[in-house]
Formats: sequence, structure tokens, C-alpha cells
Amino acid sequence: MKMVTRANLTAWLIAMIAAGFIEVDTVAAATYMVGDGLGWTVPSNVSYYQSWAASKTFMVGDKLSFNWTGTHNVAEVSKAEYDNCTKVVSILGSPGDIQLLKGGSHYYICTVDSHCQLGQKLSITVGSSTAAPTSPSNSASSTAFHSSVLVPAFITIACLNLLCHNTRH
Ligand SMILES: [Cu+2]
Repeated sequence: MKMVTRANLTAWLIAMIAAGFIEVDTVAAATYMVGDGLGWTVPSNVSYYQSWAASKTFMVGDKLSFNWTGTHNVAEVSKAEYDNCTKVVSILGSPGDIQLLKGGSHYYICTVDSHCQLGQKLSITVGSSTAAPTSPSNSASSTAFHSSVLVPAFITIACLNLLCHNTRH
């Protein structure tokens, strides 16, 4: 087993923390208007919402905004309920915003009349924005990549420890 020095470990931990901050700062959550201009309704073809979803990349933290007029609703359902258009009791008023809190598959249907069978159903796959764990072997490139954050951080630390004390009287 390789020996890990305290300095290496500290640098690695700082890189991991910096990577976490960059994730929060740069990955902006998006809000998707389901069906765009059509909104959430019985579409003209049964695959309309699948086609709509196919051009999108959904990430954890994004929002789906369901907008409709008339008699519709939104229920988040299981895959089986989605496939069978099962009439579950889970109602959302328009406009209904749903934040995507978990990665993986999400299924939504309208439970009014036969709207689901007519294509008012949406299934999406949500990706997680969490980066894969950085192994020590590539921490060097990770540190370089995040140097824009690390450098100001180190300057701040240096200032607190040395420079600022010297300028005080
Ligand atoms: Cu409906």
C-alpha cells in the first residue's frame, strides 16, 4: 500500500471541496415547460411527450412545469402505472411545478378520462450532477482544473495567516 503524506491528503481534500463548490456554482437548475407551447394536454399523437423529452437532458435539481387549461392533472406514477395508465390519486394544480430530486426514471400521467391512453403521459430519465469520486491517481489534474478556485482560497488563507497580520499596527 502506498504511503499518503499529510500534505498530499490535505491537498486532495481541498481539491474535493473545491470540486464540490464548482458543482454548486456552475450547474444551474433548468425549468422545462412540459410540451413547450402545447403545454400539458391530450396531444395530437401518442408519442408527442416522448419526442419532447428525447431532446432534453434532465438533471437532478431541474424543474418540470406542467401548464394546462381545462380538465387535466398530473400524477407521478410507477412504470407499471405509466404503462397501464392506472388511475392513481395524485393531483397537481396548473401550473404545477415538480422539482426533480432524484436521478433515474420518472413517470407522469394525466388521470382524467382516457387522456393517458391518448398520449398525455411523460417518462423521463434524470441524470445525477454528482461527479464520480475522484481517485488519488488523478487528483493532480483535478487540482489544476479547479485552480481558479483554489488560488483565491490559498491567497485568502495566506492573507489571514501572514500578510494581514503584518499590515495591522
Ligand atoms: Cu388530461
